[in-house]
Amino acid sequence: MYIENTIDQLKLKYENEPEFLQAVEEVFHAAEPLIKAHPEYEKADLLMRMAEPERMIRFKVVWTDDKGKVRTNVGYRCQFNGAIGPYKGGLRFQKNVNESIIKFLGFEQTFKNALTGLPIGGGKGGADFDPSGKSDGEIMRFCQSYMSALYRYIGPDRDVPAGDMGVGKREIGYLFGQYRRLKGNFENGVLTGKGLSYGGSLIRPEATGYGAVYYLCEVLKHENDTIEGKRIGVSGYGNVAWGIMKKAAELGGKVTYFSGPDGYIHDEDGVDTPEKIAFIEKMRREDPMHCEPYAKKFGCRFVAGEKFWGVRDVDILMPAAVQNDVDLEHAEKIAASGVKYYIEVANMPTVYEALEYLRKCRGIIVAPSKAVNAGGVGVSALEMSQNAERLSWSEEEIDGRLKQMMVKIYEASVKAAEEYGLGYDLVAGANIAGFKKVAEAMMEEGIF
Ligand code: 2IT
Repeated sequence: MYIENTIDQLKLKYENEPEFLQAVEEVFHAAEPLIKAHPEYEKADLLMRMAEPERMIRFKVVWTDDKGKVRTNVGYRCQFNGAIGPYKGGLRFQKNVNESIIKFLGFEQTFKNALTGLPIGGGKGGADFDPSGKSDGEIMRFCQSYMSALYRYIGPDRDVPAGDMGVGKREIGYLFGQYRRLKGNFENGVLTGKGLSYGGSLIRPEATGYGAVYYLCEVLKHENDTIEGKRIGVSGYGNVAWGIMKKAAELGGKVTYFSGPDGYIHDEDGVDTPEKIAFIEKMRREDPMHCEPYAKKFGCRFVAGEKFWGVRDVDILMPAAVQNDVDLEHAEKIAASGVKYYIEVANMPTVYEALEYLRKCRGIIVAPSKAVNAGGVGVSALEMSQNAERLSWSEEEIDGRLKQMMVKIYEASVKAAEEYGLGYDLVAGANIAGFKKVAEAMMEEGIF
């Protein structure tokens, strides 16, 4: 009753924030056995306090385009939960960004960050700015204006943004430059995903995708299986999908399907050569809206305007593009296809009913994104450590720590589900483990 009542109240209060409500519902339901075992949570109004961000900063971002026209966008930074560390999470620059999307991402980030085992709280930000077709000068001026509004709210011990969709190394560079200009101090621990020349970490660009593959390998191990020879369908072809392609190829698997907003590619041979992987990276940088050029370049099949969910010639599916990529109809096709592994990678890639449906299907193992994609922010936390110590670790060191982190996240999830009598349930396990850590800190820090 406590969980349902809280969700009902939130639905009344935030009826215009569907993504946020979906994320809350998913976490609270998945963590139900833990919440039920702790009646003191209700007394402390813990669920409502967890669902309410500590702070939501909204600001205007005014900039001038190359034609001299003044443009006005809206920027956000949601400092969701700081109980276990400074707020940490990416910035998303995308046309459709709104308060609900930023809030859902901040909420998810809180539990994901807890799962990494590192001291980082949850935050997220962004702007309703569409980076496509913008010149380098326009991107720079936008980033400078964005940071002029944001800099007073962030800092290495307060809130540490990073990239997300539409924000990569170039944008982080312009954002950091403006922060430094305004603050005067060289505080490079204020942002992660930086270039290597001013304190960025090796492996950060690859970390989310690499981490996802390390996690996948643990799931396969549990089934007495390996990644060797496996065919993987990955939605998207951004930074995360690219990291998956690289690591899967290195370990003997191959990505045979991937997609973009324009349709999907089927490459039977797999995206497994340095040339193909480099092409994907370049294609994303030059045009994040179209993956068709890959088919032309490498002579494989492109299907316009469709998604590949439900194809029979894959062993593993990894949605790695956007939220709500897989709906109930897709989920039914996936179940009918006989695929055994459904490994979420993007933040909330599965519509709630679709996720519940897949979780109930026999023969499909479902892994939740907040565990699978945690390697990205995990390596961001390692970047913060390196900046604090004013040194940089080697590639082997970071890749080794990343792998260890993913194994620990997987093991903690398995253990948490077993502890609450749920058997092998990676979705419930990850939610319980993440929730537990945040809840403990909030209970110990007092009522506020
Ligand atoms: O969704 C995510 O975890 C990220 N966009 C990365 C956040 C970070 O701080 O590295």
